[in-house]
Amino acid sequence: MDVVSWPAEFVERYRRAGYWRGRPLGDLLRDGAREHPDATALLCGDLLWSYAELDERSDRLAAGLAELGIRAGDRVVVQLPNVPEMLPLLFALFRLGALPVLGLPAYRSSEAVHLCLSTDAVAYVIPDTDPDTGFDYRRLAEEVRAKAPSLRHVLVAGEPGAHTPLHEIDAAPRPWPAPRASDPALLLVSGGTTGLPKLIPRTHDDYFYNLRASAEVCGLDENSVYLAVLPMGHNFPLACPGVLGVLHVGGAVALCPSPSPEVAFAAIERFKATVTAVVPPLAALWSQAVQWNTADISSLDLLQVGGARLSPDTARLIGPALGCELQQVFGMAEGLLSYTRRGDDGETVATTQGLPLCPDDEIRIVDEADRDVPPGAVGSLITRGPYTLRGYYRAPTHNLRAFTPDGFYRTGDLVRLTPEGRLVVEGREKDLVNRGGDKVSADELQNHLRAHPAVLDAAVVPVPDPYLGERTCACLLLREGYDDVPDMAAFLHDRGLAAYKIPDVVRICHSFPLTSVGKVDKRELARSVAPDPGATA
Ligand code: J2J
Repeated sequence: MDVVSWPAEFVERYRRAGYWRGRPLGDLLRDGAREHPDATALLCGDLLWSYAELDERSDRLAAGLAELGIRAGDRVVVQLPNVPEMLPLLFALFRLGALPVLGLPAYRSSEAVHLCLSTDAVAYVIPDTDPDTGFDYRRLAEEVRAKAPSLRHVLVAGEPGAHTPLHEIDAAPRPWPAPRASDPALLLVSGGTTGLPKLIPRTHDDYFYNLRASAEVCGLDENSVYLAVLPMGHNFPLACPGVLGVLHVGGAVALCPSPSPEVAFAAIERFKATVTAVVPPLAALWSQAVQWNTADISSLDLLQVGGARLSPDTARLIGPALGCELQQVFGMAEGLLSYTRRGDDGETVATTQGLPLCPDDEIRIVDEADRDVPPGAVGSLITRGPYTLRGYYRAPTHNLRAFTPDGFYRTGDLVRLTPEGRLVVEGREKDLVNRGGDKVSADELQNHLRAHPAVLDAAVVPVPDPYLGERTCACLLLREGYDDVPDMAAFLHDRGLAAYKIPDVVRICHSFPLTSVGKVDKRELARSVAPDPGATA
C-alpha cells in the first residue's frame, strides 16, 4: 500500500469539525479567479499575472500535460526554484490529480534519482540553469533519465536544450473529473533521518486545511503580498501559509530570486511585500543588513522565522531592526505546525515556538517507553492531527518505527510545554544535522562517506556554528594505509550529493566512543569534536 489513511473515526471527526471540506486544491485558484479575476495573483520582475490569467494558464497546462499522457495518480518530480512557471504547474497537476513530488533546487543526481525511482515518476520538471552558479539542470536531467526508466518526459522552464520546453505544453482547456479530496495531492520530502529521504503524502483535504488555517493565524487578507524567498518546494513557503495561503485569501505572491538582503530588500520595496518566511540565519543577516541597506522595507508587516532554533537574543533584535512583527514557526513537512500568535508579547515570541495550529492537534510529550513526562518536563514530541501524516509513502517497515501503534507521528524533537501550553523546542533525538534549516540526515551522509575507498567507518555529528547554528562534521575511521582523505568533498560531489550535505568539517578518528549497547555514542563524539567553547578562534 502506497499511503496510510486516517482511520474512519478520525475522518468523521475532522470532517465534522470543518477542517476537511472535501475540496481539491485546484479549486483554491478557481475560487479566486471567479471572485476577483482582475486582482494580482503573481508578481515576478516585470511580470504580473491576474487570478484569471493564472487560472487560465493552469488549465491550458493541465490540458497540455494530459496530451503528453500524464494522468491522475501519476507522479511528477518538480525541481524548480522560485520561477513563475511553478504556480501554473502546481495547479495544473492538482487539477489533473497528478502528484507533484517537490524537490529542492539544491538537489543533485543522488537526490533527484532517488525521488524519481521511489515514486516511479513519469516526468521531471527542471529550470535550465542556475543563474548564480551556471549549474546546468539539463545535464543533470540526462543523468537522472538514464537511471530512472519510468521517466517519459523532461520538461524545462527556460531554454530546453535536448528536452521539452515547458512553455510549449499548452492545449485548449478541458474539464477534468475532480480528484477526491481525501487522496494525496502532493508528495513532500522529509527532512529525514534515514539513509534515503522519505516522502510525505499530503492530501487535498489536509493541505487545504493547513494553508487556510495558517493564513488565518497569520492574519493574511486580500491586501497581503507574500514574498517567496525560500524555495517553494519547501512546505514552509508553500503552505504555512506561504504562496498557497496568500492565494486562498486573494492576496498576491511575489517571487524573490535570491535570499540575499540586497535582492530581498529590493523585492520587498518594489512589490510592497507584507509578509515572508525565512530561516534563522537569514533573519539574523537581514537584521544586520538594515544598517547599510537603504531600501524601504516599511511595507513588511510580518516576518516568519522557522526551520531551526532561533536564539532568543536574535529574536529580540529582529522586530526592532526590521520594523515588523516576528513570528516563530516550529513546523515540519510531515504536518504539525506551531506558531506564536500575532499580538503575543515580545518575550513569548522570543522564547517559545507558540501554540499548535489546530485545536485538534494532539500533542504528547513522552519518555523512552512512550509514557507522558510530568508537566513542564522535556520529552520526546509525538503528535496526531488533521494535517499530520499517518504514514510515509511506500514505507511500511519504516512506518512501524516512525509512528506509535495508535498513529502518533514520532517527530524526534525534544520539547517542553510552558504552563500556558506553548511549545519550546529544547533539542532533538533524531540523527541529523540541522544546518540553519537545511537538514542533513546522518545516515544518508554516512552511507556516502563509507563508499570512499579510504573509509572504514563514518559517523556524522553536528558541531556548533555561530551563523548556521550547527555545521556538519564527518568523523572517519580510515583503512590501513590511509592517513587522510583530502578529496572527500570532490568525491561526494561526484556522487551527485547536494552541496549543503557535503561536510563542513572532516575529522580523522582512531576509534568512536560506544554506548553500553555497542552503538556509536554520537553525543560523546559530538562533544569530543566540538571546538572548546573557552578557546578563542
Ligand atoms: C527548532 N527546530 C525547528 C524551530 C523546525 C514551517 C517551519 C519549518 C519547517 C521545517 C516547516 C523549528 N525551532 N522553530 O516544514 O512548514 C526542526 C525540527 C523539525 C524539523 C522539520 C514548516 N522548526 N525545526 O523545518 O520538514 O527538528 O520542516 O522536526 O524541513 O525542523 O524540518 P522540515
